[in-house]
Amino acid sequence: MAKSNVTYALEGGIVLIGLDRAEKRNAISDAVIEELRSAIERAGKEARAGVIFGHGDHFSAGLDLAEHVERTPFEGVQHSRKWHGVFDTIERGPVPYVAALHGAVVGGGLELAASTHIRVADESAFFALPEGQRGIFVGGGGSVRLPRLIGVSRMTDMMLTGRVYSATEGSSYGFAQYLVEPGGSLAKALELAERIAANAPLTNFAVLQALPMIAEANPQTGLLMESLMATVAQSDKEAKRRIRQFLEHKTAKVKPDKT
Ligand code: 1HE
Repeated sequence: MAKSNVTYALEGGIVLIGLDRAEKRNAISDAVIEELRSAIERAGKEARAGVIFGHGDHFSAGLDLAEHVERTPFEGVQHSRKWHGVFDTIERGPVPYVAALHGAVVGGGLELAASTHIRVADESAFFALPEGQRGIFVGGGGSVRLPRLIGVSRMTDMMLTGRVYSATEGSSYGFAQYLVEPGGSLAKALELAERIAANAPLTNFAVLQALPMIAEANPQTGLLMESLMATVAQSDKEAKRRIRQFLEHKTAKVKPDKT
């Protein structure tokens, strides 16, 4: 039986999805994308939060270039649309995902990371879009998602000049929301996923489904959508239970994070 390219582990409602093709630096082949699709679909039915990470020394070297050499233009567009489907399910599906990043986070690997909701980079991570050097273009949603994170001008620079951002610089520019010591991204991502899984499900739904649409709507439509979403959320009995717990001093106060 062929070795699988994606590992799947569910514990306490948290799914750990690992790219497992370290010998090819977790390059994303057709088999990887299919296995990732199955993992994400399965997680949608059973997980409350998830972590996506890479086995070995790198998160992902991006598109499997060996498979890409002979694609016709039509196969190319179908391939790109397949990636869009899987990454959209990550971004717009029911499960909040944290990406744990280390080593190469490049090309399609960076596009995958950008489709998750929170990115944790360790200091070994580096970010690049070598598509420019390979004579191709991003095809996994990068031109839509990356400008939202880092701006069009930074992405333009990366693609035109092959600029590589270190973890430190990259995190300050919005590639990742958390920067941790080498080897620490998976543990931190898991800690965050556990916090997310403890939220009221309706709050997580609102953040994943309503927030991105509101942020991109015209302001008046956005404000109305916000009021409607807020009303639905606060009328849920879980919200009432949590607010009552606070008023009765039975739950933690807001305090600054240690890190
Ligand atoms: C690969 C790939 C790959 C490694 N496709 N096989 N992505 C890139 O242009 C990045 C290309 N990769 C690299 O620059 C380097 O491999 C790394 C910096 C990620 C890692 O370096 P290193 O020294 O640890 O590994 P290596 O020796 O370069 O690679 C080990 C093996 O992985 C080697 O195969 P081997 O059979 O000779 O052992 C490499 O050929 C193989 N390998 N990366 C195929 N990407 C939807 S559009 C998205 C468009 C893109 O993502 S374009 C960006 C593609």
